[in-house]
Amino acid sequence: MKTKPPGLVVVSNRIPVTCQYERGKLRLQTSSGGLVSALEPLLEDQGGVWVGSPGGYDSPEVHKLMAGAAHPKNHRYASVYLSAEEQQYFYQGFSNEVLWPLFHDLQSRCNFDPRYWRSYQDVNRKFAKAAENAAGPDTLIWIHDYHLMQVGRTLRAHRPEARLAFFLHIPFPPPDIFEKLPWRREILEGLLEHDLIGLQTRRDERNFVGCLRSFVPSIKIAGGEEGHTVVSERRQTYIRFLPISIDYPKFSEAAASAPVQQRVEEIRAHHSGMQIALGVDRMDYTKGIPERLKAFRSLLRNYPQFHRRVTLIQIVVPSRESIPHYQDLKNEVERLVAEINGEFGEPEWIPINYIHRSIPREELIAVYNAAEVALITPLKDGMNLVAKEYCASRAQTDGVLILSEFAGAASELRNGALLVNPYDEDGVAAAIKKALEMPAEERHRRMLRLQNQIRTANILKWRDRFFAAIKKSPAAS
Ligand code: ADQ
Repeated sequence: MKTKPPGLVVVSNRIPVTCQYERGKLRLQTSSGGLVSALEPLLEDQGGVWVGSPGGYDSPEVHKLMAGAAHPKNHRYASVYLSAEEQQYFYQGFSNEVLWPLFHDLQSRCNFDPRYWRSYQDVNRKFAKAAENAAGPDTLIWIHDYHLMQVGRTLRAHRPEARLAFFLHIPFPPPDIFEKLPWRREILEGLLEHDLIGLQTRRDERNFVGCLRSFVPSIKIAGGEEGHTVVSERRQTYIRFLPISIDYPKFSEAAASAPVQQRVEEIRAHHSGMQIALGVDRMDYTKGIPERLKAFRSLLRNYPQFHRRVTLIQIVVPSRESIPHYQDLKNEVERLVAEINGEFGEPEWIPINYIHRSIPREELIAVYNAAEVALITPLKDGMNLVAKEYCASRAQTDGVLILSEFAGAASELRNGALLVNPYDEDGVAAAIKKALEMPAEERHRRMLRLQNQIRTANILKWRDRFFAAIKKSPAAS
């Protein structure tokens, strides 16, 4: 019997399960990261097929493990298997040594190796084929993020009438940075094969439209406040900023639950007499972890009254460990933690409590709940879900969010957060001081504002706005 085609096919580089070696044995683990955190509740609710790579290399062992993998209740995974060379050139290379640094304004970290580009196109064709196999004629195919910006090109060539949408989770750079990319025109034209392109912030929309104007002169662009419509030779594309969010009740309800509250008390008892500042990040140079540690060192240098009175809990989830820049970063972070603890630590006080691993969701929520201050200071970030998760987990409507003005989240959360420039060590130190000394009434007022904002603009709202934008796209009319 033929099964009914799904209404939705989501395509992303990774699915939420990862094949990984653990003590010499290949096992399935859950993957973490912003994209998975955002899409999982959506697919749970909506159903469909999730196309992506389960990690590991294309081998009989990985196929066997995936064949036996349990699928979620309401949707199923369709795996795309990548060879070792594809992982190296497409994933580590083009995706993470070209697009990732360039789109985060860090061009000096780019390596524009032409072999990377060829592999990127080949692998994007592979993903397109898997998506095509999973979709029926009326299925909405929703492609995610910078790894897959050429998938739409192949899909469109094979299925001119397909319904195609794209969402970029990372920032879109301005024209004077994007122009460094040798394949800038191919990337833009590939994106224009979609009916809808969603971006995180108004600034990203403006940058993207600016790049189209500069590098694809043959198109016509109309619009403004309510998004832009681009008319190219073959089609029309609607472009709209749609800030991503979190499953608010999942965090707020877990935060109020008895086991989490019990854990909060244990963490607080361990730090009795002290305030807790918290950083939670993937190990990535865009997250500004060394800069934050230096700002914390400035706090301890400039304001000795906080010695023995504050601890920074810095949780870092390992990420992209096979890329040399990431290994250097880990070494730098660990050196700084050791130096600062060595300079200021005392027998009964360790200034920085450093945790380098993924931790379970409930434990993360307990730590969010125990920390009086969250330090979210990326050098550049598409959105940053940790900022929103922290606020949603503050069961007592208290706590101060210190947020980089270069995180996408700053545009929605500027009214409640203390905004900082992450490059300004002394400025961040002064903001931490302000947060630690903030009167209870102001903390409450600010947190209430943040919670109201995030509760209203939650992940389901994001989904609804996305689907409403698809209806508005020219192809749907
Ligand atoms: P990321 O760069 O991965 O996401 P972010 O949005 O902060 O960044 O999401 C990180 C996720 O990982 C959060 O859900 C967090 O709870 C989880 N996490 C972090 N550290 C963890 C740890 N030690 N243990 C367990 N879980 C941990 C990309 C973009 C972002 C964008 C998202 C979604 O770079 O800008 O917000 O996609 O669009």
